[in-house]
Amino acid sequence: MLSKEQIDTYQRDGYVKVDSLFSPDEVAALGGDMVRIIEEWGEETIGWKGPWRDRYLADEERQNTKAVFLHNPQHYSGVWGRVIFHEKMLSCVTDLIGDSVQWHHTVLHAKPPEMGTPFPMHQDYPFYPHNGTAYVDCLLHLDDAPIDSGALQVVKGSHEKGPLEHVLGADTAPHLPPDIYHPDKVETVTIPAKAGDVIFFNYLTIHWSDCNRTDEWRKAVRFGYHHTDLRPIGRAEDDPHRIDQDNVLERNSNTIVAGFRPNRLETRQLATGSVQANEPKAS
Ligand SMILES: O=C(O)CCC(=O)C(=O)O
Repeated sequence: MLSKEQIDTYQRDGYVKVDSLFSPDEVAALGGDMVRIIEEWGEETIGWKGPWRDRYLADEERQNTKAVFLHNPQHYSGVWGRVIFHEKMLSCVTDLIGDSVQWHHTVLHAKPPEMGTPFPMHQDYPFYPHNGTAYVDCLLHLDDAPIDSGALQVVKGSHEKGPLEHVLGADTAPHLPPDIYHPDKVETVTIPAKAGDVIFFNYLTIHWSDCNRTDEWRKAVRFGYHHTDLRPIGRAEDDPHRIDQDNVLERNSNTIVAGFRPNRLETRQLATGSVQANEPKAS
């Protein structure tokens, strides 16, 4: 699905945008259900909290931003359940990280009109640390995202730095220290997008986005996928982990969406078919 040039771009820059990966009909179906999910299940907040707000927002704006974040839209809508197997998206994902793919999460980041929240510079790695780099985030745009809607911005090639130390804590979302990593200090590339476009970026790529200052919604949904060989760091696979400062707990989805997850455990007890591993030997 992706050209060699697009794959090279992703490997070199840590991101690649694919235009119109979702058709207008698909966007209409997904967008329609998402509006209903927001209306029936969503909650407006100010967005990520934390000391970074003092450095990214003017005094009068600091506590007045708006956001609707929502994990697991597949809990509410069949269209959002099926989309994790979206053929064209998965074809791009396998081109980027290999043939065996595990879906990790789906999350809505919606910026309402007039002061939709910004996000500070960060990598997604500290939210979901895994033992490898074959982890791709796919940002599907449900609305057009021109520059002043708070389009995604990335630091080209920053995935090569590996995991960076983030400001962590109970009262903040993980973010890079603004003394070093701030849009005033670090050059970033803005990626305006249209509804249906998907930006694929490595979970180590530094990114951020500004306020939505338009009078339209800017809704984007991030899907996280990783190679089946990657395992979470610092916890068992089925342990819930904290995914934001409001202590929302989540488990890995552990759903294989492409290829196969081979058993790498040396302690494997059973196999099916003609092979019986670890069977006691006949004496
Ligand atoms: O949607 C955005 O503008 C940024 C979202 C983000 O930071 C993320 O998906 O990690």
